[in-house]
Amino acid sequence: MYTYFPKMKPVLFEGPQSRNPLSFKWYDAEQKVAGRRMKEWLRFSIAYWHTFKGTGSDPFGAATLPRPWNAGHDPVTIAKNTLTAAFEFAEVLGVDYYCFHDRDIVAEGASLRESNRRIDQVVKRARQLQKETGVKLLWNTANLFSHPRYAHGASTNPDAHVFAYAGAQVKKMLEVAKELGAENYVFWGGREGYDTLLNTDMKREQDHLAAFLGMAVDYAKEIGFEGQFLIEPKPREPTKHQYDFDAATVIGFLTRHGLRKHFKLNIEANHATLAAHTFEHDLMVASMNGMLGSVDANQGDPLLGWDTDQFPSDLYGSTLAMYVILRQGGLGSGGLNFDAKVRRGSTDLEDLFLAHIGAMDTFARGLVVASKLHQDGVLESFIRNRYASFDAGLGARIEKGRVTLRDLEAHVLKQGEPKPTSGKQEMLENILNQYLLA
Ligand code: XUL
Ligand code: CO
Repeated sequence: MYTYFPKMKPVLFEGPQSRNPLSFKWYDAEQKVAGRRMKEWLRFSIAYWHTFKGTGSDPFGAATLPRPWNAGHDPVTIAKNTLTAAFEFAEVLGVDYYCFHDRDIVAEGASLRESNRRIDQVVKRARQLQKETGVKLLWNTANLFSHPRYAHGASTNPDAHVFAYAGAQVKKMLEVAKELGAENYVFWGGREGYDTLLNTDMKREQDHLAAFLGMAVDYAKEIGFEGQFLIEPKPREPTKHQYDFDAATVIGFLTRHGLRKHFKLNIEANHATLAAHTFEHDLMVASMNGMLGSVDANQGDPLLGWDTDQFPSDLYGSTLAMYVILRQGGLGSGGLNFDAKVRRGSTDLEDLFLAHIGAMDTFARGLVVASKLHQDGVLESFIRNRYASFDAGLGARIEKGRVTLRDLEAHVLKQGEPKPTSGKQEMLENILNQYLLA
């Protein structure tokens, strides 16, 4: 019997015909797909901040989602109650992972010392619950954006004292990562960016960000934390120009600062779309560079220009995402973290379960469709043929770096005008629909 969810029983796979809203229609954890169990491909994770700490407040209105575990006054008691709720929630859903920021697991105290003391008490309990339930920490991170001290950034703050505070928080969270066996550690540059060049030395700020990341790499090594470091790109919000704009920008930044080998990327769907990319675009940029480490699985609203963090329900998105993930052989130590919140009008406790069930089904279905597509090689063979002119002759010599502009000119003078070839986009979209609807 669960303390916070007394009416809930473990959610089970009942198949697509089931009319039970509290069942999985597609997610069958043990079902084998492309040689692995679904749960091994998908590695779902619950985002602590939205699911357990989200209040439903927005810039126009107050909290709508009072949760029983958040009631009371003593921050450590609330934090421990939240842990109980979180592990119960994970058990009901059969989710193996969770993720948190330092300030989600327990409220910040009046000083760093006090905050860290609170963290120690709560982490002790988390460790115990992890052991009892088998639920693991996919990643943790430091919240370097909510407190007023970070109004002008954390490691990119013009004040070195604020930089130091951010460093102290990351130091503590790396120790916690080690203590709880986190499989990854995330940096999302919440306010690492700027609003106006009138007051900003952009080069200096970016150099400071690189120095900060370097210190984290060094400290992880020193304490023996071996989880994967991840950077989560986002183009804007809260600042106008975020330094971690998108996958390509982050990869360029890491390469420029000699940090590339220490990091991979955590790609979030709604961040990709804010950067005017598709989800699969940013996944592919990360993947083709060997740097796709983990995913924040959510979706935005095409009519709203901000990070709405909705639970994923778009089968095109999940299919194309899983296609990239399958093709690179999985996410390694990463997973699919639902960085998503129920709408503020979704006020039943049950809605939290329904939202996760839908999201898990969306990705399970995406996995199955992607694996069929991949197995049949439809897109692969089309794409391979599309570039066939580079497999032999002139194209092959271009790829080998053996061709000059003079050679290209000679080729055209001899061969004349190239023949147009169709990209067959509509046909491929039809094929994708055939697989989705099969
Ligand atoms: C914010 C966001 C964060 C990160 C972790 O848009 O996605 O919650 O995932 O700091
Ligand atoms: Co995120």
